[in-house]
Amino acid sequence: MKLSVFRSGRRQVLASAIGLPLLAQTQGKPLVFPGKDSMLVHNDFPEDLEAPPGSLDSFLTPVERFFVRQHLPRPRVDEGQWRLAVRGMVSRPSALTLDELSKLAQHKLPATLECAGNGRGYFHPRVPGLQWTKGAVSTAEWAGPRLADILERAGLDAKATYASFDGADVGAGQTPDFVRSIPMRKCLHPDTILALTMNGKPIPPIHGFPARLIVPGWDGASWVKWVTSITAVPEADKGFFFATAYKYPKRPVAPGGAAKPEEMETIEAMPVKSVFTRPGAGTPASPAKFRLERTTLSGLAWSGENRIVRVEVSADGGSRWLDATLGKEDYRYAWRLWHHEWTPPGAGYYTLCVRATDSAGRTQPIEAAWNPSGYLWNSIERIGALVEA
Ligand SMILES: Nc1nc2c(c(=O)[nH]1)N[C@H]1C(S)=C(S)[C@@H](COP(=O)(O)O)O[C@H]1N2
Ligand SMILES: [Mo]
Repeated sequence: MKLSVFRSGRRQVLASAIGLPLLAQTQGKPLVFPGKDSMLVHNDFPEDLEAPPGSLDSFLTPVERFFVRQHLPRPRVDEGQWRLAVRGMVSRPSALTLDELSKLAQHKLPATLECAGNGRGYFHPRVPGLQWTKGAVSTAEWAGPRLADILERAGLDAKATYASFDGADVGAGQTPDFVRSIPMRKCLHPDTILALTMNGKPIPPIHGFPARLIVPGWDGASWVKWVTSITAVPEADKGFFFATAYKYPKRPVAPGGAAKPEEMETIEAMPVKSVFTRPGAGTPASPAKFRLERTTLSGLAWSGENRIVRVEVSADGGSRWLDATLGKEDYRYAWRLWHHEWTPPGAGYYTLCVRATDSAGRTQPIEAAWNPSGYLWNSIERIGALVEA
């Protein structure tokens, strides 16, 4: 698909907001981060890139297809100059180098990262913001020191209730600095790490080099990139990106309605969800095409902090459901591959559906609850397919 189709125009807004002529951002520079050229481009400055439908077909996502979301221009981080400040309610405030962090015990885990706004483009009525479809989710193997080790080394005060995380990116124009707070119970969980590597290599600059937070199962906004400071605090950050953004209504609101700030709560763990990767897409107007023969349907299923225990597929719009076969990689915080052999009973139009069930017994709704910021889309996916004899 053409890049221009997906460009939403924010580049222009941001470029003028920070007082730079638009041309200075593009002249002589590739529009998209090297290696990411097959991605759908929602913004090119800063880059907001989505994996095309059907392209997320492996357990670990190669960096070339790993989605990208940043609110502010990506900072340039010099490895030698970079320090991680650990401060606030700690008895031994410190500034750690990358070398010091790599000498701490390293913990490795695969984990799926999903933007809370993944699927926003499907909500009716339309919700403003990036119109992500299904590709703002990816999985990598992350490794680095446990956040608990870093905090305990600094002499964490037991009365701290949150840690606040700031990255090397800074506020620009109307967009404030990106700071997030994480409750101490999640900070101290043994699977919460400050990753130094992604799929076995130093984290690429666009994904948060040299250190990014891994908050397994929680929405992407919690996974702060380019972390420069960790501050143990008695209460959560009051800035826009924690106090206002990434909130979900405590009680359902009518589609198109509103909720007062006190009726909203911070998004934490992500819900259960599944998608097709084969076929990646298909609508009544533009159905996926099949021959009248046995064919493999496949896809992904994940559920925040829970395992996937069941995936079911329907070829008749949800009347009859059949169990799909689950992939061998079965990790608490990572998606699970699934596949299902389908022999269409005859030529014609079919509505393919998939739904997942997790280890907590949760399954997907027919229609995800509409909410004012368009978060947590997890409706049962429906794909139009045309079988030709
Ligand atoms: N410092 C910083 N960290 C950040 C962001 C940001 O704008 N600045 N965006 C967050 C959001 S909203 C998401 S969904 C993930 C995206 O991570 P990725 O670009 O590696 O896919 O990073 C998170 N971490
Ligand atoms: Mo996000």
